[in-house]
Amino acid sequence: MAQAFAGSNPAPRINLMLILILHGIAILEKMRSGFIMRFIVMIMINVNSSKRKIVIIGLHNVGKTSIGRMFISLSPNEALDTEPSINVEKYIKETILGVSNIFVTPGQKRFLSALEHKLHEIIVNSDIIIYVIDAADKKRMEKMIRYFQKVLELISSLYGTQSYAPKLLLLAHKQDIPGALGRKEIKRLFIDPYLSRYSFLSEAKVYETTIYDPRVFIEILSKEIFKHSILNFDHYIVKLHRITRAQVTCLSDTEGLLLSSVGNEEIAFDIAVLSAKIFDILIREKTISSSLTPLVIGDLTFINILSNNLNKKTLIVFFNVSRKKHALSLALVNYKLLFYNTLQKVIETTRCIKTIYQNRYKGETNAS
Ligand SMILES: Nc1nc2c(ncn2[C@@H]2O[C@H](COP(=O)(O)OP(=O)(O)OP(=O)(O)O)[C@@H](O)[C@H]2O)c(=O)[nH]1
Ligand SMILES: [Mg+2]
Repeated sequence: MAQAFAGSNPAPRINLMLILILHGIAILEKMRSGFIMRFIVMIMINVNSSKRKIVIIGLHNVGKTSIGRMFISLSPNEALDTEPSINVEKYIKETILGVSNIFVTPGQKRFLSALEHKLHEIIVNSDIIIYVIDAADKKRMEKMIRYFQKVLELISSLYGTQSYAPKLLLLAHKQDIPGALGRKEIKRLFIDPYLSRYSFLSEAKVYETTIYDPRVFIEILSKEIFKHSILNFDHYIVKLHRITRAQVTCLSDTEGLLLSSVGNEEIAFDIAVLSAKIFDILIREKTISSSLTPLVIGDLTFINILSNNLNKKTLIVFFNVSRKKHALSLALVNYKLLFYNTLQKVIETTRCIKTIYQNRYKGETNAS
């Protein structure tokens, strides 16, 4: 493996409670102005899939490495900082729910024939194969289709019609470039002609992606990689939502994955990503903007953001549920209950969530 990236947060546990009150639009607006507010986050818990193997395949320069990096960093700037790959790269996405090992293959012509022999090994036992298409590169579309056919043949030779064949996702990538082909067109070119030969293709899905809109990557992580929940926090999130009369209530992990939400989903995704970014700042930089006023309550970290411009206020609470390095984040947007009553309800809810999590992961958790 040429490169290995660990999960994006070194993220030590939150031991102390800080309540940080952020007045005005400063941080929220700064963040909104960047890309981070555009992430869509959606995840459900799959405790049966704590380790997932994802393989990203495609021709040279289609954006595979950028996509691998995007899954980890959620940051377009970091994701786009790539060189043509010379080997299979491995990226590790660690969430509170488990680990995804993401293998990215090199696409340059000089590696493709060598890779053909290794591809068996790489895709065997994979849970998801992601085939990346540069949807804006019409000149190479034929080549991309031909390489896709090879991938189909390989999957077919490895798995036949077995139901445990890996899930196949096609990314119609570089959607930011004008004229990029959309989902329908990619399906017409890459899937429809081969459906009769490869029955597993009927399960394949096409996502439109661009590095400049990170939400789709989180959507993929959520809907395709960690889906199906047997740990369900919805009851507590719905209850908190009702009591606080918030516009949006959501629970996510500090990697940005949305575990449960009520209210406008777009806002929930944005807030989940915002939470991940704030957590990252808390952990990595330690020093935060002087406009933050720290407050301390118990063993929770609170951040209250008042956004004058948008006339929205957001309360975000970080809390540990285990010894693992990731924490959870509970957020309320435009809650109507008084601030201190809201805090009390939030604290009660975090206790319930901790209990559910700890009951499921006995032994791994910090029985605090
Ligand atoms: N406009 C645009 N450019 C992108 C996007 N994603 C990646 N790129 C650019 O496309 C080029 C190739 O990206 P890589 O991720 O290195 O491509 P790759 O598929 O890994 O290429 P190989 O390693 O050679 O197989 C780089 O210049 C990226 O900055 C995107 O969503 N939009
Ligand atoms: Mg690459």
